[in-house]
Amino acid sequence: MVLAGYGRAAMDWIYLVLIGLVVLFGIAVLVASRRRAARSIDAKTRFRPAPPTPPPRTSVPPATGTVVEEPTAVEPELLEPEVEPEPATLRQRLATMRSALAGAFAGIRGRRGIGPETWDDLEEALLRADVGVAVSDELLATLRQRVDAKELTEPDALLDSLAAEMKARLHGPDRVLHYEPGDPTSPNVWMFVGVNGVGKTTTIGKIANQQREDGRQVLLAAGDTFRAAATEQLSTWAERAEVPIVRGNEGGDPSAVVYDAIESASARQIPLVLADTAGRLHTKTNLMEELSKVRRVAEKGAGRVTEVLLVIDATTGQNGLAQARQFEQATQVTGVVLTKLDGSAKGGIVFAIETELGIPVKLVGVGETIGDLRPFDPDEFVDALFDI
Ligand SMILES: Nc1nc2c(ncn2[C@@H]2O[C@H](COP(=O)(O)OP(=O)(O)OP(=O)(O)O)[C@@H](O)[C@H]2O)c(=O)[nH]1
Ligand SMILES: [Mg+2]
Repeated sequence: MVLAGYGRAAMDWIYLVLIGLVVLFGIAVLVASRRRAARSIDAKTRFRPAPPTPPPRTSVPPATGTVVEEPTAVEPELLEPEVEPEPATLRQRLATMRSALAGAFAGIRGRRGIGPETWDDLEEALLRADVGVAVSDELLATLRQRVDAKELTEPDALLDSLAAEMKARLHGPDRVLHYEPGDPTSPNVWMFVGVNGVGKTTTIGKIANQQREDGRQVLLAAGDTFRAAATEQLSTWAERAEVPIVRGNEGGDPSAVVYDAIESASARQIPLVLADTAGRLHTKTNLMEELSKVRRVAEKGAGRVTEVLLVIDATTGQNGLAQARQFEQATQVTGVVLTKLDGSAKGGIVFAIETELGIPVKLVGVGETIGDLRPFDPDEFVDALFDI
């Protein structure tokens, strides 16, 4: 009996263990099947075809509005190369002129007090920067008076005062590009004139781009019919700036091309025409007369000439003054664009142009690419020269 009792108890244990094993086995099977399922989802994800790679940005015609970039799961680092580098500051672009002045300023600062050498150094620096004899004499005369009156006794204070005088001289003129809103069928015309190779065509490209970015429609007039390459060059800028262009034939009448461009802009209600003209020597009377005619004809039809911009190459220095006088007579110049300031030590021509001719410098070119055009800011300009 006792043995039979033990046997039953043992059997009960065995059943219990067996049930336990079955339950454990069941759990194990469940876990294994879950893992398999997870692995298969994983595998599906891994072998899913990769999303199509977006085409490289460079192949997309910019801003036509036809190509939409799909948002892609690209890591942020991959986007980094598309971030545009900071544009160079005016100070960096004026490195040539600044280094031309650096020696003189260091000499002046290195002395104790203000003596005859100080004045020699200052005069030399101003003339080297092409400020011109007249302006330079006036600037120094004012400073001498203040030194004589013991208002200025230290070299640093003298240079600070010179900078302030230079800024004061450039204050006042209206440097805004004139644009008259109103009748959409009467476009504003901005004409670009100047001697050969100063940067007229390049400046038109830069301005066209700026204006379009500012939301204003622009049309280019290829008024340089002197050589075929000139029209091609302006066409390239039109493509870069994404603006239309009206071109004529090589050797054709530039006035006719500008007239047609204005009519075309008027018909399309494009409010601004930028007119290129052939470079010409200011001393050639017949060429200057041709330019006067372009201006007259530009006003005959639908257009209004609201700017005549004389483009002057800053590396030519004082010769720019003689050019300005002749172009002013032929076309009533309203402003100067001073180009190539980035490679010039002679930016002082700004003072001569404004003081002697009374024409405001409105823009400065500081490089060859489309973004290298700035409004002329006298304070920024003078600060850049003195902060050596
Ligand atoms: N470094 C520098 N180069 C410039 C600047 N502006 C124009 N250039 C260069 O100057 C050269 C002449 O420029 P263009 O725009 O063809 O000059 P242009 O006055 O139209 O010349 P023509 O039509 O022959 O009279 C080109 O190589 C330009 O890249 C500037 O601000 N800085
Ligand atoms: Mg040109």
